[in-house]
This record gives sequence, structure tokens and C-alpha cells, in this order.
Amino acid sequence: MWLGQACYGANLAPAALRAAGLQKRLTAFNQDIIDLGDIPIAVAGQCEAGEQQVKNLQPIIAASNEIARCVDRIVASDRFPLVLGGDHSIAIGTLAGLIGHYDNLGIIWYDAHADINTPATTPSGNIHGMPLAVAMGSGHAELLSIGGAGVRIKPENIVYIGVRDIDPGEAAFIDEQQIKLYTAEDVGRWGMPAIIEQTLAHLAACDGIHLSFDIDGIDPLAMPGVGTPAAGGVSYRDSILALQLLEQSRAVTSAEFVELNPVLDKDGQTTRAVVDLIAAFLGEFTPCGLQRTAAGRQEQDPA
Ligand code: 4U7
Ligand code: MN
Ligand code: MN
Ligand code: MN
Repeated sequence: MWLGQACYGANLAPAALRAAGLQKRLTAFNQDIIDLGDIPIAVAGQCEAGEQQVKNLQPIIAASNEIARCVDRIVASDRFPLVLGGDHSIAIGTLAGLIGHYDNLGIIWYDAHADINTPATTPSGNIHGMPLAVAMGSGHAELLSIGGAGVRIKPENIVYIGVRDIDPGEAAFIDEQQIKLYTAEDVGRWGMPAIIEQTLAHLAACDGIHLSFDIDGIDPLAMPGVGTPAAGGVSYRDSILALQLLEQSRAVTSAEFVELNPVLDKDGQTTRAVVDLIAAFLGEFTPCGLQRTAAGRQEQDPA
């Protein structure tokens, strides 16, 4: 769906990823992948008066309940849910579906933005800027009750990676809640392996970790097909590495990739990059006949 923000097109991302050969790319190294198809989304109506601070609220609630039901069923059947957006408002439904399965769920929020606005702080009224606030129990009452019990992620169980575009109300909330945060600059300064290591150490007490991967966390020169680009992002290479390291850690228990907008893309570049990211995250390994030693040096594969 695209209703969490203003640009039509994010709703076309799953179809674009399928057309770019996602399934074939994944089944080349993992045959146990099932495409459950699309979740039905209502059409956008006119925003009702008083809804300017939470645009498209009703269709987003309807879609979120569907997403929550679907994710809940996947986890209940001991499968790994991978949700493909869609704008980032889909995280409200994803987290609502996950929350009942964990006592202490952690979240890695990979994004240029903090997505922790409420109807009181939002400069845009776009719900894709609010899902993390909803996950912590702040926001529009109807969003908080999606899936039933309500999601309450603890502030100490959240880690941001790649953030660089934060609204004043968000900054105050992040400071107050003392949420762990690595900016895109931190990634450059310390290197992605150290950032991932520290992220996982920070979330060591969690009994599950959800990765919410907004592709605008990556630099828009590499990923032009996004609705809210922010310059100075994490590199494509570091992002692939982050996903490989997370895969190898075995610590992540669910994931979503969001905010790809094929209408804004340049020659399918961003769509292809998202296929690469998802493949890296699910464990694609391309040794090209070389074998990796413990020290990372590569040698000829004797086989
Ligand atoms: B995304 C913004 F004001 N903060 O709330 C807002 F800058 O899911 C942008 O990370 C939100 O892409 C971006 O509208 C949401 C804005
Ligand atoms: Mn973003
Ligand atoms: Mn986001
Ligand atoms: Mn965006």
C-alpha cells in the first residue's frame, strides 16, 4: 500500500520485485520460500475533516489488521515472516502480528528517518512517519488497538541504523526515551561490522528481533526509487554487509523491506538493488569458486 504517505507507487513494489525475478533469485539457494501473495488494500478515500494529522487512517487500519493476522499465522506455524511493502505504515500491522509471540521483542530500525512521530508532532500527517511511536504505545488510539492487545516495544529494545533526518518532536522523544541510535555518519566512522556487533549486543536480552528495513536508509544516489529521499545515506555495499552479518548472526526472527517506489525509480535500479538486499539477508552466497578462511582471506576452493 502507499496510503501512509503522499506518493502513489509504493503499492507497486511487490509486483515490481516479483517481475524482477525475486522468487527465482531466492529459490536458487533456498527452496523453502512461499509467496503468500498480496494483502488486499482498500482504495484511498478523501481524508475526513480532522484527519489531516493521520491521513488515510481508516484504510490503513483495515490493511494493518489484515497484515497483523497474516504475520501472526506465519509465526504461529514456525515460519519466518518476510513482509514486502508498501510504505512504512505497514510496520504497524507487522508488529501487531508479531508482538503476541514474544515477551521481549527487539527492533532494528534501518532508516533515514526516525518514524516516531505522533498526530501531535507530525509535520506531514503521513502515517509512514509514525509506526515506531505506535509500536511503543504512542499515537492515534485506533492505531494502538490494531491486532487487539496493543504493541509495547520497550525503548531499550530499539536500535536505529542509518538515521539522519529527524523532526524536532522526534528528537525530543528519542532523547527522553534514550533510544540507541547509529547515524549514517556513525556507520562511516566506525564501520558496519562494529555497528552490527554493538546493535546485537544491545539487543542480547531480546527473545526475538524484528528488522524493519526502510530502503531510504541507503543513499538515494544508489536508491532513487523512494518517496522521501535523504542525502548522505549508508552505502549499498555497507547495507548488503549489514544484512549478511545479520543473517549469519541467526538473531533476526522477522523482517520487512519497505518504501520502494517503482514509479520514482530510474530504469529499475532500485528494484534490482532491493532484490540484492533481500537475497543477501536470506543467505545468498556467491563464492565464485573461492573459499573464505576464518581470517577472511580467499583461497582457491580445493573442490
Ligand atoms: B519513512 C517525516 F516530516 N518525518 O513524519 C514525516 F520528514 O517511512 C518523514 O521513514 C517520514 O520513509 C518518513 O512525514 C517516513 C517528514
Ligand atoms: Mn525513511
Ligand atoms: Mn521509514
Ligand atoms: Mn520514505
